[in-house]
Amino acid sequence: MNSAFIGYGSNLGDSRALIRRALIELSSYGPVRSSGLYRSRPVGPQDQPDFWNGVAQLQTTLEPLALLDVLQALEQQAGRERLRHWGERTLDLDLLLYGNACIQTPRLTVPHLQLQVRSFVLMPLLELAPDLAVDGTLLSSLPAATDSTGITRVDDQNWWMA
Ligand code: ROI
Repeated sequence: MNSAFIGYGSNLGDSRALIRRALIELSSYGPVRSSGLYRSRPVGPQDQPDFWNGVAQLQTTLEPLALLDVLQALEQQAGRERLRHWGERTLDLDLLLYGNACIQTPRLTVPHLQLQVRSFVLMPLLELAPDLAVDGTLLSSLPAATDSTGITRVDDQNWWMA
């Protein structure tokens, strides 16, 4: 079993329902644990709704590219719409980390490049794995890990269940 961390984000449509359905579908590939649910001000153009963000941990035997296929299928199933660069989206599912794997292929970069600079990713990720390090750097020591500007935790880790 490998431990994968997946960032989720949405600011179009019924975001909570879209994310919930994706997490339930992911559960068919192995045990899922989610962070709490966060509301965050958009990074990018400010004339768009706030995002719903969080991170899920999936224990799975799926290989990274097979998992990426699953994530992209779930995005499509949510009616994935991207209106503009750095703009609104119905559902984003980003493979952030896959065990200790370092992957650089045209389709997939792991660890995810934005991981270390995005508070809306780091805060929920550290909730699940406070001692996580990437390339020898403790994620909790990064500036973005403690900069909660524009980010509010609005629900607990079980928000998507029941
Ligand atoms: N901003 C926030 N707050 N959350 C996101 O998930 C998010 N995703 C994006 C861009 C448009 C860069 N901004 C975001 O892709």
